[in-house]
Amino acid sequence: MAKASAIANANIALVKYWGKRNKELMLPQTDSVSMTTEGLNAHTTVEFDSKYQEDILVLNGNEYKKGDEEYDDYVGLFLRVVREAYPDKAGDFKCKIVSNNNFPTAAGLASSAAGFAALAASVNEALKLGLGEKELSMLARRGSGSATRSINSGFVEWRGGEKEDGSDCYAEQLFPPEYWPDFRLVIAVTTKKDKKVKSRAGMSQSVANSPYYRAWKEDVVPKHIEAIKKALSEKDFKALGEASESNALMMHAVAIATTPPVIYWNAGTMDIIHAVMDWREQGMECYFTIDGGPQVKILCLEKDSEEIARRIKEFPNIEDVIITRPGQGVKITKEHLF
Ligand code: 2P0
Repeated sequence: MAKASAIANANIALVKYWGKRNKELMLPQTDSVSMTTEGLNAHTTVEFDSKYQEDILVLNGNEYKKGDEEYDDYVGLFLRVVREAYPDKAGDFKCKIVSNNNFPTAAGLASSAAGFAALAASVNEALKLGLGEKELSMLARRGSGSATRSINSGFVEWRGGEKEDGSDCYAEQLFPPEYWPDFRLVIAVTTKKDKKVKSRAGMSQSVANSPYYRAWKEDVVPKHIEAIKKALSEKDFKALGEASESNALMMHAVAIATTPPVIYWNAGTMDIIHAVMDWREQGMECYFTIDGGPQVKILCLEKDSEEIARRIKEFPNIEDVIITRPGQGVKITKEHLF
């Protein structure tokens, strides 16, 4: 039976991925660094079988097939890559995929990262491809760039590589979750609505015409990668927070300066940005980061996380608050969804 299931956690970038050098192979313009979270996951089951007449995706209870944009641009492309790369294993069989996220989809909580990490691992298991961690991260990348980082646990670096064929482009663990057990991210969910501009389209436009893109690629990211890796190796929370916050602001500056502009922030986002800066001035150790959506993720230590969550809940535009910590990479599970 070619059926398997996997669970993968979302990851939050400390140095962001914003732009591709090869869209087909999903090769990024730069390296990036992230933290795999705990408990913000996608649970996915895939089955390849002759009983299916066509590929079916059921994502959070909604069904998608060939012809639906949501399917064609993501899972459809990914399955084509799998079938082309492993014709002997995938055979002529169609497949059914059921995937559930336990956090808001398409709202800047990197749902595609968890989803494609879980899908790559379940396909690897179901079709017995025999891929190791590195190869799995390369396969997950073909579904969504950021998924390459959700294969690994803890703090992770995605090396963009230089080769045209992408053979030097994959993620590796920098430090396991136990390395920094009191590190926390408090996520302020400012809306659960879908975002208007998907990261894929936004970053493509930024590479094409943001006047700040060259500075982002050549000056900002290399400097922040070095700073973050040094801060992690020294467990220097202040240096880590400062570099992460600066990197997020500069990524959004690049996006905002794109034509047409890519603006992910809403009123709640701004409230929390200012609050974090105020709390820091008052002596609390906290920094923010923001991805391709309006949610604000606050970097802090365990000792302050409950108090930060309590304060965030007092703001009018906040729909939810989630506390997460460094977590596990993708895992195969026997719990099938169908
Ligand atoms: C990141 N983001 O590093 C950055 C920060 C968004 C802002 O990775 O086209 O959904 O599927 O490779 O992975 C979102 O990009 O884009 C992302 P694709 P993806 O987390």
